[in-house]
Amino acid sequence: VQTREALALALQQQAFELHYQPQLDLRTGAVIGVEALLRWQRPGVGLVLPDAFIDVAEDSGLIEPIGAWVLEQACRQAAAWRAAGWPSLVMSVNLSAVQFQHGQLVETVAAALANSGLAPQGLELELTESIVLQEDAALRETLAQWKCQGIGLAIDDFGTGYASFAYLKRFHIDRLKIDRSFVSDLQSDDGSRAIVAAIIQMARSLGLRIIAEGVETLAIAAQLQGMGCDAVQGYLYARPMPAPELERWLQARD
Ligand code: G
Ligand code: G
Ligand code: MN
Ligand code: NA
Repeated sequence: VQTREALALALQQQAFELHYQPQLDLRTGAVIGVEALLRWQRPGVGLVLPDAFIDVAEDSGLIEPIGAWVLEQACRQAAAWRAAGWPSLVMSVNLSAVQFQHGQLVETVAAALANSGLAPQGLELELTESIVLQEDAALRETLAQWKCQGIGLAIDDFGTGYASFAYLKRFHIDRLKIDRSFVSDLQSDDGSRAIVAAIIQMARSLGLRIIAEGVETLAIAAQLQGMGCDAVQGYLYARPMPAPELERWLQARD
């Protein structure tokens, strides 16, 4: 169990870092963006993944300053990469429901964009279904504001929560990320195949873009393409990597 104190110290000592996983256009192979994934370089322990500390960060309120750091860092990195030869790269940043509860998130996002100089079109925010299910007026206002500024909105882990067609339209969602549990079972499980097919069809009829997460084999990629999926992310293409490594990966593909 990670204590609040250890996380507070990590923040203070700048022990958090972001790794970046590429997202590709399935048809052309072009890199369309990267997802920022939080890691903690814990002294004496090594690299700690978010599943081990996000809950504590949320319960202790530290997710707010940590989340603000993530947004700032991710936007700066995206601005640098867009200026360095990948002008259409979009940075996806994960948000947790708790970050919406304190009323500072709009300002935090605006500050990250302003301080980095990143165009709003270069940022996509990944929301969970639990966030959009809250249905309150403040949330609706927040998402409408981001949408209006040109920030992209995606639903992460789509299909695992209480997916509702209604909120997809109401909140002007741009993109669905098909949860990797369905993607990895695509070949072996008829149920998963039916779910993925239904999600893709629904997305198309609503004019939403789709990305499949957790693509690990060429066979799955080919099957997704046949099903009309636009974009992919997964170990088949690249694991999440520190910035310098991701940059070399991008250069090698150019
Ligand atoms: O590689 P991976 O173990 O990074 O990610 C595990 C989970 O942690 C994912 O569900 C992801 O959404 C979440 N996560 C990763 N980075 C962040 C972050 O910066 N903020 C929040 N709230 N969640 C994150
Ligand atoms: O935010 P989200 O829940 O989508 O987090 C993505 C998670 O999936 C991260 O933990 C990331 O490291 C992980 N991931 C990315 N690609 C793959 C993959 O191909 N296979 C598996 N098993 N995990 C992946
Ligand atoms: Mn995500
Ligand atoms: Na996911």
